Amino acid sequence: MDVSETIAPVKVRTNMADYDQAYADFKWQDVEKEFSWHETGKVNMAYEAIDRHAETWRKNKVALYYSDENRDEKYTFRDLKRLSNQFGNVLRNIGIEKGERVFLFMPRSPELYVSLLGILKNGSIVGPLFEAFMEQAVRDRLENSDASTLITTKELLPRVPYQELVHLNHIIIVGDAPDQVDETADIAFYSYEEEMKKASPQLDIEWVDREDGMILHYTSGSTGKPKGVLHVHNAMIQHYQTAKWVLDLQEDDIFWCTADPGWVTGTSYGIFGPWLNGASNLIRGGRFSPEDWYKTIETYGVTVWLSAPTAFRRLMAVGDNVAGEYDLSSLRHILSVGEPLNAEVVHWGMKVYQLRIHDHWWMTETGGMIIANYPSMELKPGSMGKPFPGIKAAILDDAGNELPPGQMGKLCIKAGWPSMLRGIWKNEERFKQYFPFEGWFESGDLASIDEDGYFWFEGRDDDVIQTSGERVGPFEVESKLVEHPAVAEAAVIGKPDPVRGEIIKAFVSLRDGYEKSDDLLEELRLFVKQGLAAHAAPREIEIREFLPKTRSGKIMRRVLKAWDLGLPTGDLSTMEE
Ligand code: 6R9
Repeated sequence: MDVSETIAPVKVRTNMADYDQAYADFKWQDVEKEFSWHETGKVNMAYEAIDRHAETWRKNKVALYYSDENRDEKYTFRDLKRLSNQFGNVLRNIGIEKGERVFLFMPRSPELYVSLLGILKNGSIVGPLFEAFMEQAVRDRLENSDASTLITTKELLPRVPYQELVHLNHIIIVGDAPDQVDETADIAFYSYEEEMKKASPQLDIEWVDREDGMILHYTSGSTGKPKGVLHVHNAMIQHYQTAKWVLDLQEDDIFWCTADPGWVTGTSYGIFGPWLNGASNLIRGGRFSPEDWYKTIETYGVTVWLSAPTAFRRLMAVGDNVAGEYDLSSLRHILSVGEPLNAEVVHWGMKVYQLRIHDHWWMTETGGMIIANYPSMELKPGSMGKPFPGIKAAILDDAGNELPPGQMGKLCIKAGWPSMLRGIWKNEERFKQYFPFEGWFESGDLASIDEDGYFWFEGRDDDVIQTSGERVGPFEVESKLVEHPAVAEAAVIGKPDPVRGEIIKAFVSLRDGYEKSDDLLEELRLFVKQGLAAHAAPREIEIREFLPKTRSGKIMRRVLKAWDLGLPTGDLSTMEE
């Protein structure tokens, strides 16, 4: 990577004129003054994101453009205020209280966004689940969170093992009723549409403390079950200011975040950041297709577009002429997050969109953006940019000492930024592990800083896999694989892939009596796909007689990875014979 190459700003019309100035002057406390709760001390994210605008001249401004294959709808801030009030009342009528976990498991739709806002207005904690999750993934999350209520659809209900979830008491079905439900289970079923009809559009919002729980996002680690990362209403300070300065949202923007709200990008920046700024959000349901995406930009006149490296790489793979068939001239700002954005993709973006693709870095645990390339700043292709004002990020060595420019180490952040995670649900021990050095949060990523203060991503410090922008814990996939009768042991690694960032590769040893065959490999793939999620299914499976293990019995993924890539294996002293 060429750390000296820079690309000057393009089409600049920006909220942050000068980065260095902003970094020097900025105080989070000043952002609080943008909100009325600065005085009352009581707050509600949904009020600040929606109602606040519905009470001003913005009331008739379109807050949400929603479209998919079958629907094409618009909702103003006033519409969303009314609908989310109604949904807040639906929950209240059922008896759902502040702090209860209410989960969403459905495809993107206006009802998903209305429900999410209504849950927050009720003071409950929302848990959005990715629609592609299969039974095990759904079960783990609902079980760990002790969710009392689930909002889902007829199509997805079969993947919810509600009979076995002792804390789950209410299921609200959006759309068509299920053909049949297990009436012996201790669950009350409701129709979203019926309940909404009965619910008043007047709601006494539950005003909460800024440190009260707001959202639980489950994310994968390298060991154990997925972790419930807890964020609080206070995170809005960061969502608001980063959307202003990094997304650079302005009054006339049409903003499109392509991420699903099952992932943190789809809530922090698919919902909160833009609406806190009173911007118009576009949500496009359905799957990725280059034609559909470009058509969406053209039809809605998207001005600011946030997506992921894997999407840009796939757009690059279909060839430049596809982009040329659409009018993309409305675009003025493009952003990328989730994985390293290769310099090559930035160069391609300059050629095809005549715009820079702005890489930025953060993670589920940080709740909001931490390091970014800003529209007015010189951009270095391949770099994640510089820390957001008010944030100190550094590269630390294994003892927690700051490393000088040019050296790779642990990417850490000074604890205390507004949207920092406040806990791991029911796992205090795991939460503490994020802070191994006094006052610092450890991200688990490796990075370096160059002489100009730009941050460069170097890799993960653990075994977490990033495939097509989605974070997959090897342990979850391994656990699923070993559930199959043919599998004795499994180890899963991320293998570098030019399009997907990484692909999932599984090493499997078979139980006695099973033979390797193409049918079996296919069956294993399907087993993970149907049991966990399509994106978690291994693209490659290699059968091995033994897997390398430590003496204490831990499978050594790094050794498999090194063998697989033909790299040195490093220290093998703990490996069993
Ligand atoms: C927002 C989100 C977090 C992990 C993170 C890192 C990787 C995110 C990146 C990046 C290189 C970037 N990551 N942005 N790696 N360059 N610009 O993605 O959250 O799903 O929790 O993933 O993603 O490894 O630690 P999450």
